[in-house]
Amino acid sequence: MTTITLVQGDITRQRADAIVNAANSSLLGGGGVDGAIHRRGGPAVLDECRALRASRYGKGLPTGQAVATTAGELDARWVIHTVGPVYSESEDRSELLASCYRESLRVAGELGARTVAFPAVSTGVYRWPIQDAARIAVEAVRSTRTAVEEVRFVLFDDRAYDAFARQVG
Ligand code: AR6
Repeated sequence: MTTITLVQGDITRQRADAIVNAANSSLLGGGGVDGAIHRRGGPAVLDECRALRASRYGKGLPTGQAVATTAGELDARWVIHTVGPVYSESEDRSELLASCYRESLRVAGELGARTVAFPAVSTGVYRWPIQDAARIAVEAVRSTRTAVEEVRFVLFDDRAYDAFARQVG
């Protein structure tokens, strides 16, 4: 059984086996969580991201997929980078958002991570409405068979925390 826990705060201050990054397909950094993770994780994280671009992901990491690097200076063993979909009103991209959680857990399981901290993927720059994103995230985790023991959602503000709390019950 995987336990879901909720924390309000900065994901870069968490101690966990793996911290998930809401990245973009370039894997080369950005704003939001991505910027914060690279700032606190330091150059080792970017070095591995660059190496992944040069080897497996020449065209970028596709939306909905996940890949791990070192966590550098973060209090974690790995950063798992996933690329959420940009929210669209005309197209249902929920499966891609769910895939971010499932694929991150698959990668975490392969690494042997027991605790994994997730941000609310796609709910910042990518504009996904928080209540809907929370429902998709919690359903995706609950329906994934994994050896990960704790999934911790780390929510930046009250609204995001409340949205996840409503889903977890
Ligand atoms: N800890 C926890 N949550 C955070 C933190 C933090 N330090 N900082 C922001 N959030 P976003 P996205 C929340 O924009 O929507 C980047 O430029 C934030 O309030 O980080 O998936 C990437 O390079 C929001 O609820 O990610 C991509 O280009 C959530 O984290 C693009 O943004 C996600 O917001 C990805 O956009």
